[in-house]
Amino acid sequence: MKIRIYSGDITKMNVDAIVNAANNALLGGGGVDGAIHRAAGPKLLAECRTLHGCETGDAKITAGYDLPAAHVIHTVGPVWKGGGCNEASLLASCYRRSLEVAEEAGCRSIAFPAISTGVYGYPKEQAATIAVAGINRYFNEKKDSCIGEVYLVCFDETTEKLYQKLIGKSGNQI
Ligand code: AR6
Repeated sequence: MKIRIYSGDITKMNVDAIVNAANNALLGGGGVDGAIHRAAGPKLLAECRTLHGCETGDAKITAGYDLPAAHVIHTVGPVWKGGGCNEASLLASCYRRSLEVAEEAGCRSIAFPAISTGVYGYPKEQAATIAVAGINRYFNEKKDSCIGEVYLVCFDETTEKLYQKLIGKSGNQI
């Protein structure tokens, strides 16, 4: 498995699955959630209505509709409340559950936004560390994974620099 850093808009990515940083209702919102719904079109919201929400730390899959990506994996990150409310394990769970759901759907490539680091206020450095550690742990435990490429998508320079520091400019290989 190769981890790569991608700077730009996740809705343009031609991968098997993009991950949405959604909320518990799964009925759209701002940030990356809004961008994904706008780019995928109204059929995405119609399918999301059939899912009846999602717990924080869990993930659910839909089709990608008008997106280049075949699937959207909707996960719900924790709202940052200072760090004493189980935020770290909930955020790690978002990465693990998204990879499990992608695996079940036979995805070979997946792209993650920096979950919880926008509206939900998670400190970017701690979130980046959890993202990289969580992905590495998943693939160390699942050597026969069908997922060959994981993209960490950055939408700001701070996040890009953090990922570069954690995994190197050219990405890393497990
Ligand atoms: N492509 C890639 N990354 C993006 C894009 C994009 N088009 N747009 C924003 N980001 P956020 P959260 C980055 O706020 O913190 C929504 O209203 C952004 O810069 O989208 O998990 C939901 O409905 C940041 O680094 O998600 C929830 O209510 C990252 O995506 C709530 O926000 C996540 O920022 C979820 O908050």
